[in-house]
Amino acid sequence: MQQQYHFAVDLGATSGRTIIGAIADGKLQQEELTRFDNPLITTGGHVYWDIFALYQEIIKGLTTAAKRQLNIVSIGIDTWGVDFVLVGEDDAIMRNPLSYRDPYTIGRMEEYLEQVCSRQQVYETTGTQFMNFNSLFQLYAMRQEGNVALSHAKKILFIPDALTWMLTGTNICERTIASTSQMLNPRTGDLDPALLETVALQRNQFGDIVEPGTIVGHLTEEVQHLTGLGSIPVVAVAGHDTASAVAAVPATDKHFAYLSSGTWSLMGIETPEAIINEQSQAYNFTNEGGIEHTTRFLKNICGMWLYERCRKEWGEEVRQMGHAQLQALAMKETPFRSLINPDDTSFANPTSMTTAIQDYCRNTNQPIPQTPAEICRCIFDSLALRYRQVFGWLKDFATSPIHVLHIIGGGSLNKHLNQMTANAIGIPVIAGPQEGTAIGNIMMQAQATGGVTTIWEMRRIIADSIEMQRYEPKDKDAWDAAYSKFLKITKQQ
Ligand code: LFR
Repeated sequence: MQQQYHFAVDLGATSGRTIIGAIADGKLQQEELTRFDNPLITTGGHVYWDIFALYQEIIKGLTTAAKRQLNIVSIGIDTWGVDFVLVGEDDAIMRNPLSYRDPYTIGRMEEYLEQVCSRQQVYETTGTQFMNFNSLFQLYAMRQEGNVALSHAKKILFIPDALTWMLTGTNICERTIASTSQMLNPRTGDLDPALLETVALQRNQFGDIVEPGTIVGHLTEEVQHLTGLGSIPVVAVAGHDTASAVAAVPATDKHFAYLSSGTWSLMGIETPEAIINEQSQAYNFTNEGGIEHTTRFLKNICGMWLYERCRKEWGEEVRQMGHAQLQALAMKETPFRSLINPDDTSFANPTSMTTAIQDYCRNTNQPIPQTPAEICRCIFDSLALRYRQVFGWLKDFATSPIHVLHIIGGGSLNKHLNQMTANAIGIPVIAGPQEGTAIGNIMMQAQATGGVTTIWEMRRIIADSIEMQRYEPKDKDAWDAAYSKFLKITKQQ
């Protein structure tokens, strides 16, 4: 029989890829077909994504698969969270979607929580961590600005759902992506009509909630014609990239925590139910939807964003060095010399990240890191210590002991940071797969088309198919002392 392939579209907030994956003899094989940029577009005082360019890249990837005569049996799309597309009465997209990095929401969340609905009530309803760019606050900010597209929107589609709609004509609201919006009530499993009303929206402007692993439609004739493919099913996978990544954690039992490490570092546990209480609100943990009705109880930590942004500023010479070399240079610097809180608001989207880090160090009376290696060391030390802090809170919520931290995603390639993380949190770290989101996407397609059954079968196949590295904790005393210093410094801010 001809090998069956699943076609995964994996869109991150800086770049995207199309990948094909197949399961044969209990192992997963995958191959990247195309890779492309997903740049932020700044114009007219706003920051947008180009949804048409992303669609076009999907068409290109599908065309490549058709030309190679690959037997594609399903297609699935995962993307970053919170952002959405507005569709008008005439079924056409109205403007490109705004990006969550657009500063238009700054201050709006506080205004909403003061004037429209209390923090307590919003958290009680959604269990979602407060971040000013969550869809709810974006919609509020758009209303306050008098956004004309919003006032004419017939439909609102989160990014993976919008692309699925462009491929199939079917309009859905997949549960994991909806859970990033701060409008989904995890208890009812639906968008909350009262919260929608606060931003003058009706429930019927969104599609019906669909569980990950559902076949939602087939390629339209238009797309078949454009790509040369036939009427292939499109699956609603775990549309939120982090949900796809967590589905791909190669754990063998439930005693694990995860760190999905990319531009963001998402640290959490998988729980059977949402955890919504005073403490989870105080620490600003979120309850996002996972596959098989699990909850991803996690917290966003500013991840490789700091490093990626600095690296861009350092220009050609440093970039040519490659990640491994730059990271090795950083390890030669004095440890814990200058520490920052990676989640300080000054690092959200500064004009210059290196200057923002130096300013932070200056304001907290620390030595000011100058060279790329010194700045990298400061970032990695601080990230590992922030992981320790969040891990400490997380442990208190877990109902069973956590034996291991799985690091997945591109950030898991940073072996120094993996070791430092194990040292900081005091339990073993297992790193890999690097391609967590794409693998989770492929696995959900395999489930929808009958190739695998449960989440644990998926995880066993993944564990059997990839290489993983294990890091044991070391240097306890030095890390305990560094953590005290970190707490002192970050409290000053
Ligand atoms: C990671 C991610 C995070 C979400 C952030 C913004 O790519 O999806 O989970 O909080 O991007 O959407």
